[in-house]
Amino acid sequence: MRTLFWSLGLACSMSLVFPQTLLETGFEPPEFSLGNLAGQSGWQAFHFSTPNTALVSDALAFSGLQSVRVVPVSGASSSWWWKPIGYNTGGSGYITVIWDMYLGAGTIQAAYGIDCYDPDGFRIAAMRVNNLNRVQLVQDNGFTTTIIDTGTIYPRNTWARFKLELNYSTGRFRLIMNNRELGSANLNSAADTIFADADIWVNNITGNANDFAHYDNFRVMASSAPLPGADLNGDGCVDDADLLIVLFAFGSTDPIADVNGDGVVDDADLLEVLFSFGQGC
Ligand SMILES: [Ca+2]
Ligand SMILES: [Ca+2]
Ligand SMILES: [Ca+2]
Repeated sequence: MRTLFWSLGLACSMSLVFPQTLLETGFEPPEFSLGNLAGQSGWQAFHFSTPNTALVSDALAFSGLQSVRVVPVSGASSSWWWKPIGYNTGGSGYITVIWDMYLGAGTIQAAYGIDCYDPDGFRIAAMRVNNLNRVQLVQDNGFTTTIIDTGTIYPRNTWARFKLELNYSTGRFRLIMNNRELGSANLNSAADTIFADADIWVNNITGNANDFAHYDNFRVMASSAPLPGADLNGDGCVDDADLLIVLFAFGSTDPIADVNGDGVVDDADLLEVLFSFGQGC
């Protein structure tokens, strides 16, 4: 298949992306064992007060056997889990955080998302799904936080693939859910050019949430150009693996394979993959 589209790939490689993988994990064995995420494979945790829990779990996974299950604890507020990255962007290019997220419904719900930090603890960019299922951008300027509501409701009890794309050249970031851009905001101008970490974040807003979240296929990529939208598996390269995702989902409504985000997987999505073939590879 790669040979079949080799010439097309060569033509498209004029716009080289040079993606570099800074972090990639599906939380699978043998690297990860069931139990606390913090302490495994360099992952750390910080809790604002009482710790919430993040466990490597086999209760639910987007792919493979395991994912990270975040469960709010009574009386807790915010918790963060991350693996240090420490990549210096030099103030240009892109950092893209990609992950699959499943939020279980509860009668009292927490907010879940991803927070990106610089080494001094300034939040560079962030997103969350709040307790009312609203998908929101979190924009910081110094220590001032602004919540920007995208108007999109995340349907609980489903997997969705999210991307946070930080553009250091323009000082803006975009939030993408299931291949559809939901909004954009400013990077924190007080943050420096080093991308320290992307954190799994829960805010147990009322202190008594009874829902849960799963995170799987967590990636952080650095690139000189935006990762192509047709890179469906999030490895930075549009190749036969992405083509197969569209082919196997053809005719369905699978949001992961719906490249143009119009709700159906059809020849339009196939063409987007073919025309992007070879980008980033
Ligand atoms: Ca997994
Ligand atoms: Ca790919
Ligand atoms: Ca489509």
